[in-house]
Amino acid sequence: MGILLDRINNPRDLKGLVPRELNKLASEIREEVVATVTNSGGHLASNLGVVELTIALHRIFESPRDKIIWDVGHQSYVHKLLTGRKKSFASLRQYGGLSGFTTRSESEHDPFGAGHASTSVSAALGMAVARDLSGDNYHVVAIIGDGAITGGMAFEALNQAGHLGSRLIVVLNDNGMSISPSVGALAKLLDKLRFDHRYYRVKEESRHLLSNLPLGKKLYQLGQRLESGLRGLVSPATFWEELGFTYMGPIDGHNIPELEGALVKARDYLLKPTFVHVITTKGKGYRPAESDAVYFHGVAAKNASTKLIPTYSEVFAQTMLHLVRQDPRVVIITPAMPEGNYLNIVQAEFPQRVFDVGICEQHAVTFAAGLVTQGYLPVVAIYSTFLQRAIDQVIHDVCLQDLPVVFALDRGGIVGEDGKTHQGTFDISYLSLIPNLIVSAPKDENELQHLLYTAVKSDHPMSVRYPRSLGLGVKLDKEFKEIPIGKWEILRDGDDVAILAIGSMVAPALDAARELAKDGIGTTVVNARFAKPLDEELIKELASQIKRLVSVEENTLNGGFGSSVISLLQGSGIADAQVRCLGIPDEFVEQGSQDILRAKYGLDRSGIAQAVLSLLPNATSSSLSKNRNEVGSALTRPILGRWK
Ligand SMILES: Cc1ncc(C[n+]2csc(CCOP(=O)(O)OP(=O)(O)O)c2C)c(N)n1
Repeated sequence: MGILLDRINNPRDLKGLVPRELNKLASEIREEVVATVTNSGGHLASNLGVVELTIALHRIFESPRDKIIWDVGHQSYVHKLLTGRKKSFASLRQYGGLSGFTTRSESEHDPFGAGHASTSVSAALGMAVARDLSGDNYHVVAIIGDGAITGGMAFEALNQAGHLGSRLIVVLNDNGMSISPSVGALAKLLDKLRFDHRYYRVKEESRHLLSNLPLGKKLYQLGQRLESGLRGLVSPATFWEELGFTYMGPIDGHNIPELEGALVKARDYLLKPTFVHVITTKGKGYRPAESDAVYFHGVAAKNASTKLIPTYSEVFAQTMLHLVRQDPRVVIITPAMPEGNYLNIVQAEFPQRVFDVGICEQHAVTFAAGLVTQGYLPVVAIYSTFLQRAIDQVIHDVCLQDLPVVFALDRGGIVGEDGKTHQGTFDISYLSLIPNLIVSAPKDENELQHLLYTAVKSDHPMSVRYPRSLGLGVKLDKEFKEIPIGKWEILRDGDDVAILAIGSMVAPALDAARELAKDGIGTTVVNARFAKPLDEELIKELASQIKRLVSVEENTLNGGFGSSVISLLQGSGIADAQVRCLGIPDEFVEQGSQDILRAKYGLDRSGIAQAVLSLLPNATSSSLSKNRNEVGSALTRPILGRWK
């Protein structure tokens, strides 16, 4: 760790540094961030871009009394280093370590937790209004990127802030990039402000002119009108001012004195909402990240797997390329994640049929619904965690009208190091609630192709959920085939217990069955590829013949696949079967590697085998008996009657 950074234990320690030292500190911070993130993985380029901005914020404001709120929170590593967390910085994103986002429980300097985009202005406005109601006088600053500001919530908040006129500072960290280049009309507006400094000059000159005139009150007001007219003529900054904000900028985000000058002015002189437009370079100071900010937005941990098997996301994109080629009605929508979904391969060949709508999940879903009404077949490519944003759009705009939108749900299940805000552990539950929607998950990457094809043909809304991981390495069929909706697949026969596994849990269920077979335990393994509709006939048959069922899902147990199976059996009158449900208990899943977390919840070979054994009181397995009673997340209940 650098000499200066070593001396900074809290933001107060920054205040005595002179400009030369501040630049040196910025270099030391960059070194620390690059060294740590290339090891732990994480958001590299975004953090390198805000080093000077973070230093300036902590010198001008008094955190934690003043509230500094980072949107998304993925760019808060520098803030963590300066707010007493540098000793644990090496644990970033590890199991039990520092979060990769802002987290209230981690520090008093994180007044608001985040992970999903576009929330900062709403939270900041809530704090500013609370301050005013209680007669307090601290400052509230929200820092939002030009990507995150495309999210509808940010506009809703700006709209209310301008209306209330509360004292609030919104810093726009404008680097021209979301993960990919920022898209949309707002991005164009910001481009104009960034590259056209004419407005700034004209504004300064007109201010100077006015201040030197021997003005009476009337003439002054006329001058004010003249100034705003002039602005309207030459500057898109008027946009922010019409929203009720005082606009300041553009400011060089790597020049600490310039940043501090603007922040002091916003802090001390303006008693209304202020918009400070700061221009930064994503990846600043680390050449590879500056020249490829898209790749370096999020980097993998050093020990990440480099096997040559394609990921599910890659197989999704390849499948979409074929489907777009085959059918001119198929179009793809991504809310700002073309990279994560590998859609660049489709974009390269069909730029007109892939729509990056910005960080706008709600709009993405209803935009898709509109496309369907005119005969198109939209596939919304979205991470499970981000579809949470758009539940009403899925219910009200898509499913209520039974419009065949396909939801390709990437990162379903445990995602790992991004932690609580990003785990995709709710979608089976929140989607299974909705009438008309078909809810599915493939057992491997080959079945992913077939389910996507089925979804496009299904004539109903349908979701296909797949995990954040490499595929299983199975052969990919050249021809796609339709899978009968609601039909499951028996992969292995056995008389003792039937495991009903969905999606990513099929492979470990098969492993568990093989293990149990060594001890003479016969297990039926079912690929329950549809969580809705369920394969009623098969469930009833297994429940009445085998009588012992284990359901396994990488999803919350609350309202999940297992609970649908139990409800079905409760209504069917098969009273003597037992069902043990494996899944995630009623909690948010922390950060850590997928392997660690799956083992924690018994969602691996050993956990599944133990759940099977728990239904066979007299059975033991030589290899598994050690941990037999430690299945943390399983619920067992007879189908009719009380919880055990
Ligand atoms: C609701 C939501 N959708 C998508 C994402 C994924 N995501 C994380 S950071 C990011 C880009 C943010 O861009 P910007 O706000 O400009 O910050 P930068 O990284 O450029 O500094 C996206 C799309 C998210 N975190 N939340």
